[in-house]
Amino acid sequence: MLTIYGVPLSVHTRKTIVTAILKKMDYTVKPVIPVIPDNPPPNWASLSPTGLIPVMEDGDFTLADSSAICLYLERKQPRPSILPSDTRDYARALWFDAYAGTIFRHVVHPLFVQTIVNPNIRQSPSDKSVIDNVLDAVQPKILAYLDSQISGLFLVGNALTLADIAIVSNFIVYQYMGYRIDAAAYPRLATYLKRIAVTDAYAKALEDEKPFVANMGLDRSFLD
Ligand SMILES: N[C@@H](CCC(=O)N[C@@H](CS)C(=O)NCC(=O)O)C(=O)O
Repeated sequence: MLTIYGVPLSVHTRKTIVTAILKKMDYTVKPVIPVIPDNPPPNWASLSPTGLIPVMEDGDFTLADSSAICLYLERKQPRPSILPSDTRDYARALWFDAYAGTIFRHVVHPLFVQTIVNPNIRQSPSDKSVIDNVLDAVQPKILAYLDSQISGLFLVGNALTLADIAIVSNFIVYQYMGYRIDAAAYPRLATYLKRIAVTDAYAKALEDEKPFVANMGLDRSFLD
């Protein structure tokens, strides 16, 4: 049985959970919220050298970083694979996993800090100028790029891969915060996000995180 330290709500923790579900691997989630002081367990510094979630424990083996964890699960349980066999598709899946980190850093994380962490955890006001800058200046280029990359059911190849798992996880949190993709401006991206969210593994992960979402008063209406 794998142990995943993190919260299902987190973009990166969800990547590992969706991968474990897809591969039908048994796992349990131990909730850790690094932004809440004293929340992580006493041995957190050794479990997570960065202090970030997720961390995975498999027997006496521990591993931090969502991509490393997903690739470990891929080796441990190769089917179904989260990496395409075609060489170029394989490389593009890794590219989109890396690009998902850019989306997180420049769009989802700043919005999360301003709309969730500051008002609810740090008890400090949101900075509207940060939010406006993300929405008006930063995100259009990212959304247009992603829209331009979607031509089939999945981002790469013809099955759910690490690319979809990583990119969509960002937009789940984005939408939980109440933001929506403008389907008129980004029609392929809007349809794609809906499609991936209802694939079996994603739907199960999102169902399992329902209690966290309700508890935090987040907006789940995009899944209705
Ligand atoms: N590259 C890391 C990034 C992990 C990451 O940024 N995790 C966020 C949650 S999604 C976190 O732990 N944030 C807490 C903090 O910033 O203190 C990974 O893929 O696991």
